Amino acid sequence: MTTKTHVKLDTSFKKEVYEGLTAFPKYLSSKYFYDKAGDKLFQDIMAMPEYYLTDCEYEILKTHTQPIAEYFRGNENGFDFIELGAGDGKKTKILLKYLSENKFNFIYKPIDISQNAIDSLYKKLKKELPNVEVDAEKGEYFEVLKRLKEYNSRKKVIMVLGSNIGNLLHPRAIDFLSKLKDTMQKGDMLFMGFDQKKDPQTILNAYNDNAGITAAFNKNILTRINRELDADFEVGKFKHWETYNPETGTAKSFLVATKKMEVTIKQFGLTIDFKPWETIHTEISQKYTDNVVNWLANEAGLKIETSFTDSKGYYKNYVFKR
Ligand code: AVJ
Repeated sequence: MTTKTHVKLDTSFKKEVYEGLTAFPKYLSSKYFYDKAGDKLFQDIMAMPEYYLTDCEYEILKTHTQPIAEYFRGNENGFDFIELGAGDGKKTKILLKYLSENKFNFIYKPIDISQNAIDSLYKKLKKELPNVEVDAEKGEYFEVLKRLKEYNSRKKVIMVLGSNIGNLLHPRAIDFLSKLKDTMQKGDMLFMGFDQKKDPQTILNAYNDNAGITAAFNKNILTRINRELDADFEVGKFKHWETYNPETGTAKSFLVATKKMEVTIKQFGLTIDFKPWETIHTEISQKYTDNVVNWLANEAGLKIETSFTDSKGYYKNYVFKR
C-alpha cells in the first residue's frame, strides 16, 4: 500500500513528482531530466553515433544556411531571433555566424529551462561570436511564451530545434503551437525541427544505445529525486526500457522495477511501493510525417511555408507562418 500524508508542494517539480509517483500507472515528466548531471548526459547523447537527430539537423542548417537565413530576414527594424530550448548552441552557431557575417540586424534571445545551459551558452557566444547581441533568459517555455507577447515592435523569428516538440503528445503539441501562434504577428515566423518516421530499428537504437548513456540519462531522474526530495530509490535496480510504435510514431521510455521495492520520499513523508516489473513512464519522443506536421499546424492555426531535410530524409525543419 502506498501511504500518503499531507505535504506542501511548493514547486512544480515537487508537485509533478508527487502526482506521477502516486498515480497508476506511474509516470515522471521528461522535463525534469535536465539538472546538471542530466545536461551533461544529454550532451553525451547528442555526441553518440546512434543519436542521428543532432547530426541530421546540423547537416540541414549547414547545407541550407542561406535560404533559411533569407526566411529569417526582418524589416527595416531587423528582427528578434528567439530560440526555445537553446541548449549548447552548437547548431544555432551556424545560423548566428551567417547572420552576423552578412550583417543581418537582429538580437538573439536564447531561452532554456536549464540555468547551466543558459550560462555556458552566453559565455561561449560572447567569446566566439562577440558581434552577436545576446539577451539570454532562463525559463520554462510556457512562462516565457507569455513574456514573448511583449516583443511586438519588430519581426519575430521563433526557433525550436532538436525535435523538442516530440516530448509532447499531439494535443499538447497543438496547444504549444497555438500558444506560439498567439505570440506571432503577421510576417513573424516559426522555424522548428521534427524528427521523421524511419526504420524502427534506427529509432530504437537512438534511444537505447550500447554504451548505456540513454539508460543513465533516464535513471538520472531518480538520482535527482533522491537528492532533491530526500528519497532512497535504488537506481541500479531499475532498468531502462524503450519502445517504438511504428504505426503511431511514438517512442516511449520507461524505468522498470526489477524487483519489489519500497521507496521512501522523506520530503513527502511518503512510501511508494513498486511491484516487481512495475513501470515508470518517463518520456515520449514522437516521430512525424509531413501529413502529421501539416495536421498539427492546421489545428494550431499555422501554415507550413516550406521545409528543409537532410540527405537521408531522417529529419525536417519546417518554416511556419500564421
Ligand atoms: C531533447 C526531447 C529531443 O526525445 O530525442 C534523447 C531527449 N531523450 N534521448 C529526444 C532524449 C532520450 C530528446 N529531446
